[in-house]
Amino acid sequence: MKKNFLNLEKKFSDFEKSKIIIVSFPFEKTTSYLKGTKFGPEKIINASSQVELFDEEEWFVPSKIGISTLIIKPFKGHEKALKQLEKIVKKILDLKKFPIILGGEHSITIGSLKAVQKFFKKFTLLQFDAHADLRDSWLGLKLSHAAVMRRCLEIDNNINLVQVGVRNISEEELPFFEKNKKRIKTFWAKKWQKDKILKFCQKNIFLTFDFDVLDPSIMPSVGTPEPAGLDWDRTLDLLKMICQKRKIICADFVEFRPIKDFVAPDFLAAKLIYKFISYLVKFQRL
Ligand SMILES: [Mn+2]
Repeated sequence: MKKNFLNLEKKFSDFEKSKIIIVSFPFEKTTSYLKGTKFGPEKIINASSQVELFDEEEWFVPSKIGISTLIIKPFKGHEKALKQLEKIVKKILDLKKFPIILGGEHSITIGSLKAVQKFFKKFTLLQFDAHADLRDSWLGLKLSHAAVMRRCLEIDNNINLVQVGVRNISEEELPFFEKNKKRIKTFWAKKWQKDKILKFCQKNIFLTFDFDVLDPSIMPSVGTPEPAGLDWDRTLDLLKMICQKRKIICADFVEFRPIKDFVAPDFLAAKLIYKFISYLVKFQRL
């Protein structure tokens, strides 16, 4: 395995000097259809060594800001692992650095969000996802990936949820969804209008990006693929807009499940994260 995201030389990947910290957190416990998200971070980091460091769209080299990578071995127990991640993210925020967590399954967002919540009282959880993830539990598990957004909303009433690209919600999620209309705004994959999204985003944003928001034709490497997802340009366009108009405080990229010897999605995932970093560096005061 490559040691750090983008395979940067020491000068640009030293922890002390870096503004951005990539946290590899390959936790997997509750995936319900296809397993393998625990191999996600490693494949993304390996593929990232092939990403061109010069961004031809923004015309600069974002990696010069310093991007360090922490490779973490998650604890086996679910609650222990979430607590472990919470402590790591808290430390990164304490040092005024920007955390980007690579999962692993989606439930890890709970750990990072608890850390963020100690620093920011009010923020929007902006979720890119094919699924609403608002179940009370799934297969008997309260901490399931399919219940993660509901768990996050339970942490604090000041958090609102904006969902983008959703095209799968179950009947059992509807009562909670209807009851919390003021806190949850969903932009369905088909009808999504970019400009309206901002209206529901508070000043501070926690970005959680489930790779299954993308169309399976460009992103087949997920555990629960759904047709009619977002394409590359539409996704980058929105990420850029959010970085331009709001303050991002933490981000995670989850549910990537590599397919053996099929590297195009690995590379896409790595490049997407680097594009996000590019917008962060260009438009945020890090
Ligand atoms: Mn999903």
